[in-house]
Amino acid sequence: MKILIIIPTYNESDNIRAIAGEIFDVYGGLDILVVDDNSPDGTGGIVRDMQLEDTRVHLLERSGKLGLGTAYCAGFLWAIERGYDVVFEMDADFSHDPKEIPNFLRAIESADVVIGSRYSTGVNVVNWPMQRLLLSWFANLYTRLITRMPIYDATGGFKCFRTDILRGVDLTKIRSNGYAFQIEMNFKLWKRGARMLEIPIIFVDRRSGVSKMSKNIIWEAAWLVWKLRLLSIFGA
Ligand SMILES: Nc1nc2c(ncn2[C@@H]2O[C@H](COP(=O)(O)OP(=O)(O)OP(=O)(O)O)[C@@H](O)[C@H]2O)c(=O)[nH]1
Ligand SMILES: [Mg+2]
Repeated sequence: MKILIIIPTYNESDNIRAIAGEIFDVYGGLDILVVDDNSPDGTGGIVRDMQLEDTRVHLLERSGKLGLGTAYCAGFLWAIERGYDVVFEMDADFSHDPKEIPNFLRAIESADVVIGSRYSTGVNVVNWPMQRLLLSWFANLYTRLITRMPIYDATGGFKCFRTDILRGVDLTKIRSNGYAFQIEMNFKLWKRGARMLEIPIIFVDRRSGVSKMSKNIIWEAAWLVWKLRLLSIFGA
């Protein structure tokens, strides 16, 4: 099985080298693709140095901050072109524990999409301010009620996909970012009949670097779930 972990980065110079090291320590038999949006802090240059030391590291550089959703879609297409069987979504900031990777790989044996879930077994979030936790939890309740998608953590970003199932989605048409991107991908795959599996993970707030959370991200997602509901009613 050819496995790729996609890590989108924007100003992750504090984290990228360490997270890649931890990933390879947990599971050496995979490649990493960093999709960097010309980070002003020089993340791209660090990854180029890493590539000289390790051929499992790959870099896709984009001209500027074009958003998380299109960064992942570019990464998915890169993986499909190169014949990877399984791809991961993972953040650079240590919110997603590399030690979970073997659990995802076990789960993907009998699924098309594996979602690392913060809410399938209560609340597994560490170090988030209560406000942000409540926002995230209610956002997921809202998403579940409106879209009817049976997923407890539809906005999480630690995920694993079979590339075969991604081939069925027009990845050039996805414009959403942030939470909305995660919801939209889940919804499209669920509607296509993908076998979706949630496994519990513990989510830890970013170790260092700067948060990109914003009001836009919330409004984008709040609107998107209604759009998806309408699309599914009218069968578009
Ligand atoms: N290539 C690219 N990566 C991005 C962009 N926005 C965020 N990222 C990366 O996507 C991952 C998730 O973003 P985060 O900023 O951690 O988002 P979050 O977890 O919701 O919020 P915080 O952890 O509080 O910052 C990180 O690795 C970011 O560096 C973007 O526009 N382009
Ligand atoms: Mg984060």
